[in-house]
Amino acid sequence: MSSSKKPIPGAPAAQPPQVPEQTVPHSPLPPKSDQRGPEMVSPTGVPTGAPAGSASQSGAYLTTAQGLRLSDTDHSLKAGTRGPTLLQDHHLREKITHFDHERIPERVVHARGAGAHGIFQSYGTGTRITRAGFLAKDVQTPVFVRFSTVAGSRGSADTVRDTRGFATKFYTDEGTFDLVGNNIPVFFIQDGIKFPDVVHSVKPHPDREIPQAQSAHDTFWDFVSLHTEAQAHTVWFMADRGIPRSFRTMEGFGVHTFRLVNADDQTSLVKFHWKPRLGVHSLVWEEALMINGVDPDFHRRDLANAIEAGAFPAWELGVQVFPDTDDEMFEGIDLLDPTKFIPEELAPVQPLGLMTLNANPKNYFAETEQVAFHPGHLVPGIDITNDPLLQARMFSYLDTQISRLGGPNFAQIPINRPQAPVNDMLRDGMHQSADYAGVAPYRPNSLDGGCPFHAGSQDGAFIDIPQPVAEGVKIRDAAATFDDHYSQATLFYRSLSTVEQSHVIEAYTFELGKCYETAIRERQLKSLANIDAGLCSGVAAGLGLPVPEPEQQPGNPQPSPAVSQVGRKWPTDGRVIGIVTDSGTDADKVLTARDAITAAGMVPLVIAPTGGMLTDTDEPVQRSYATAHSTEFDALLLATSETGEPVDPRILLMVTETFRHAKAIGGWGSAAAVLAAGAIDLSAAGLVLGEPEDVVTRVGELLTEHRVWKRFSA
Ligand code: HDD
Repeated sequence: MSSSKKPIPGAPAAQPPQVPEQTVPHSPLPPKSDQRGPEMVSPTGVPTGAPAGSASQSGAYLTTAQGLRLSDTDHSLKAGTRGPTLLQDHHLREKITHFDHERIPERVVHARGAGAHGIFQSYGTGTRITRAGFLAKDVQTPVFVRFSTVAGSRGSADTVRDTRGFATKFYTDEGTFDLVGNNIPVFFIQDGIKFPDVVHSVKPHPDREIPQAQSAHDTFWDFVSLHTEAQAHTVWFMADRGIPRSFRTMEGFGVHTFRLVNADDQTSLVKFHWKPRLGVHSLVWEEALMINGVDPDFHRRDLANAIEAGAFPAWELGVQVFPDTDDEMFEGIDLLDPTKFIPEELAPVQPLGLMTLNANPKNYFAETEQVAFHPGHLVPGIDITNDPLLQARMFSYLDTQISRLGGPNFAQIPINRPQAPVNDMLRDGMHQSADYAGVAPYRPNSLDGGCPFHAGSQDGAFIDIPQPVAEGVKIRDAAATFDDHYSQATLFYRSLSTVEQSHVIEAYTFELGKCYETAIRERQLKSLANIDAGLCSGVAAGLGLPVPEPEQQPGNPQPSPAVSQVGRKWPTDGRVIGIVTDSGTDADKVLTARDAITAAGMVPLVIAPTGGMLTDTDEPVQRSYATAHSTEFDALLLATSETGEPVDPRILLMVTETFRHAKAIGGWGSAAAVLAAGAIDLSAAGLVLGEPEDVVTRVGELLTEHRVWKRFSA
């Protein structure tokens, strides 16, 4: 068989490659410092159990999965250059077979996510209430966090209206602890047996499989309006928390009440909270819609970019602590009902430690996709309660990994490997990769010298807290305290600022407006009447439907200012400020502003008519008018010049959107004229004209409040 290629008649002559392929073998690139896997990041020095030499890329040459070096992976083995492919081509078959099986089932919920590695540093304040070793003073524990949306599939957009998952894996010396929470402190349902129902209702309609990653459709509102315990959660994600600005600006909640036990065997009930150092901030709805088109990976990109730039996001872990009373109630609120939260004004959040995310995954699939969380991954000192939602979760998570990760040995996948020693007597099964020694994976035994041994509490064993079991009969029912479905929805809504309330009204109006069935809209309006008369009439007006009478009059709960996102000031690290330039821009002023933004820990993005260099400088621009979009910035600076020409429509679009989304705008040069061309009143709130350094300082101050809130009411 000849290896020389004959020209094909009529085909264009082959062009030589422009960039010659690297031919000198060299070792694979070492991981970047921010791309180390958990097996390499153990600040406590605890060995992770990753077998030596388990790296999948070793050696410089391309090989088969068996390590056979290959000379050609560009052509299949054929009977002549134009002949049929031969069945004996083992390399072709291995390559294609592996490819055919590259996808695994996506998570049934929370399929779309982004992850990061980090460190949890404990303050030691937790020892009062728990014996958990990772909460003792000054302990550092490696963590992996995965943030997610709930409803959409793996390729769906990031900024849809939805609850967000916030799942944290603590690789502690006593075993792995998973805190599998959300960014909303209450849940849709009270009993895990309803989970398939609520999920089926929010997923795309089974006939046409639309809409993707949306709750704005009939089946969801059909369920929520009939199963009214879902109202308490729904009002939270109709509010701004349903469209976070960034994963870095989300609170996290363990939702359920957990039972902790300290070294003296004293128990308490707690709810876990994550408080973001940057504050809780959201997008506005129009921004969220635009981003879904312009940058569907917005949250994923934001997290990875921030970590790569060294702007490590951080959250403080805290607990609300309640006495472990027989009735498991606090201030009249049932601690076992996951649709209820305890206002922080009644039980302040007590800090336990700080989590900092400081490394991006080096491989999305290996880490973020294969990570397997489970609320049943507990450590000594932390136990569960009888919350019926949590009880069902104890079953569901283990079960789902078996089909998702192909068998019961998913704990051996590097991202899931505990960093505590493992000696589990579990054997065999699909994808078993452990090399077990000994002959007696059973207890008691004499053949392996009795090993493994039972541990006592003094050896750090997990001891189930002896809890009296409620007296009564076997029954499919809920406690009477679970019957109240509205008081906390009212409490939440009334705790919001006026502008946040208007966003809630707009969200319900949009969502219900997308339902086809009038009966469903009317039924949901009845629920809104039970929550708040103003909310109900606002939505009814938008829908063009009559305002129904409430079935029960809303109560008058004490508001909880802590749930509002407006009215406080926050650090501005990592906030993005766009600087719009044109061909006549004063480059010195732009560079002064850019340096001042960087010095303040924020991120400048210089926008110019085209890519390349900023006018008369060798400073690169980051965005052109074609690639820049207002949704990428938290504030905008106008550094344009008086050209005598009409303002470029792309600048006008950016400016008017930025203004409409209540973001600060600063500028000099022709800034006032550009604003006027956008029909923006120069006396409006949040406009800052002046010299660059001063403008950057004042815009930075406006950013501490996230948005120019006054503009919404203007
Ligand atoms: Fe769940 C995934 C959070 C109730 C069943 N859940 C999952 C994830 C988060 C949550 C953050 C994604 C984890 C990851 O990133 O891999 N789930 C919650 C919260 C709940 C909750 C805060 C209530 C307070 N979940 C819940 C119930 C059930 C499930 C009641 C079933 C009875 N959840 C699952 C699941 C998932 C899951 C089907 C899908 C993928 C997975 O577990 O690993 O088992």
